[in-house]
Amino acid sequence: VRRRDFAAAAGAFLALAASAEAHALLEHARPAAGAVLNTAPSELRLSFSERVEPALCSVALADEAGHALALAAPVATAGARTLVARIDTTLAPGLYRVRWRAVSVDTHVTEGAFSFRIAP
Ligand SMILES: [Cu+2]
Repeated sequence: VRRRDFAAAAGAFLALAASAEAHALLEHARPAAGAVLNTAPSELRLSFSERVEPALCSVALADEAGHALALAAPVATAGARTLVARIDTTLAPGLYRVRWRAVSVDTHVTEGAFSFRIAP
């Protein structure tokens, strides 16, 4: 009986782990994390492992000094797995930091940040 209880508990744990994997994780981005670009990007494109709810997601861009830069509200594409945020200004050479917060269709929240550089 004790062994069976353990198996049931292990099964419940595995089910929990599987649902945790349904969070929207950032799979790739353009510009990519750590990229050094020769031309300023006109948009940020974040691709996730799960479908996201664009109205509940946020993407922010800041320069090296931490000043926020104007971005359009992110829109979803690619079967709602990709968020695209248009950059409303021409970015000068320098280091930029992207912060994102995504809400997947299962309502789980994930967030992260990465940087890219525009070469002089
Ligand atoms: Cu989830």
